[in-house]
Amino acid sequence: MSDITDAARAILAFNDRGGYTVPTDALYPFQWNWDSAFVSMGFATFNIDRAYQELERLIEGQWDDGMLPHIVFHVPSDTYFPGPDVWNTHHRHHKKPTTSGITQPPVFGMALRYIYEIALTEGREDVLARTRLLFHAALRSHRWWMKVRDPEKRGLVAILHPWESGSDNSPAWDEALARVSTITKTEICRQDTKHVSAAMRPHHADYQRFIHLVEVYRECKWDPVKQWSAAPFKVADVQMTAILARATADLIWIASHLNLLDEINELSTIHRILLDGLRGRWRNNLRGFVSLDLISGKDIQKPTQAYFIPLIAIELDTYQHEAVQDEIERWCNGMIVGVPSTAPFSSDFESKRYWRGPVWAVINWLIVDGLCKNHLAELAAIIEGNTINAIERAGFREYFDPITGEGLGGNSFSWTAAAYLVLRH
Ligand code: 2M8
Repeated sequence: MSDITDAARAILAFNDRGGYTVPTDALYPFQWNWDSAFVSMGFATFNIDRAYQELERLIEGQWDDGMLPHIVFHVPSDTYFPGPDVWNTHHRHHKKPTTSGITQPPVFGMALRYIYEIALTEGREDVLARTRLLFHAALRSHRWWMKVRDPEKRGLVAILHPWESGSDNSPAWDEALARVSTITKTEICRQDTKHVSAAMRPHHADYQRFIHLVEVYRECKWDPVKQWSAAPFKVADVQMTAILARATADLIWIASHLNLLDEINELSTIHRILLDGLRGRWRNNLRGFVSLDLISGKDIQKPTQAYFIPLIAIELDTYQHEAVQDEIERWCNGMIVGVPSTAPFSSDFESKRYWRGPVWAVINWLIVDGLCKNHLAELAAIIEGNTINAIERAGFREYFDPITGEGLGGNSFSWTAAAYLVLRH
């Protein structure tokens, strides 16, 4: 085992708060939804029991209606804003711990399959009951997505807050977010800029809008039907839909192993619906998949990494195959490390500002996976190699400047460590 693999494992141990992992110390002091799903896969490369535990701690926060919240506040901390009092979700979730009121990409089902497959190769028949329990939690969350976030039956699931996408200040949300008021009743006490330079974080006006949205939904008492009608921001997101579709395929795989016939049928229907929805979002002229602004009714054409995420779920046709390869190569041209989260030729590109340009190891992990699934192994190997090199050069940082390769944002970052372990596995 290399020293760097050791270092990656040490980061997961350092960020362990008792069966769950914080993304990084201080900047993100709670359990985040998709971070933990990625992290559980990292753990699975060397400790199956700890991998299961990560997901088990996450579902402690699952709501009665099936939603898996984006943050689980297991223990109090004053190093992050907004904390539990701003969310005020207590009446939607009667058990402890308290949680935020929105969700995040459902990588959970992908993670469960990944760790279950490793457990099986290790001959761990004892994980069956744990797998079954987590499978049912995932299934309830997929039902929630379909019912609550695609009520108009487009085959695409919607986000009601940019934080749900995980790509918080992506240029993809600019136009839709500009319609949201900057007026808030809550005082905005940002903590993030105490840990990381403001030049690498969202702007103050972004935070005002993020908090305004929280207030709108809080006033709906987090009732999903009321939120859907009141939402001033509503986007059918291709990245979210692709992750949900892929996680659904992974749950079908698990259900087949567990011989759960009704569940296979139900999930297969969901899978078909989502694939149809995704296929309709391809644009030849842009050489990628685009999200849909449900308030303006317009395509979101901004070139972001989301263009390529559907590859994890669908098989491209011959034309798309070539187009995607050319487009990714174009975005990486001249970069020390690709794939940038915003195309470098776009006027919105900022190489150091969070989701507006920097490279994210977990996004590259998804892109590599999607390229392999679509028989573009050569390009996948290049991106995988670049990601590993960037981490080895700059450390386990939150994100990387694609032009210089510099490590940015938080340090000793859990999902970057997990990405390293999985890509190296
Ligand atoms: C970032 O998002 C949080 C809000 O959820 C924040 O900036 O406060 C995003 O990068 C998100 O994708 C990630 O899950 C989270 C924790 O790493 O940080």
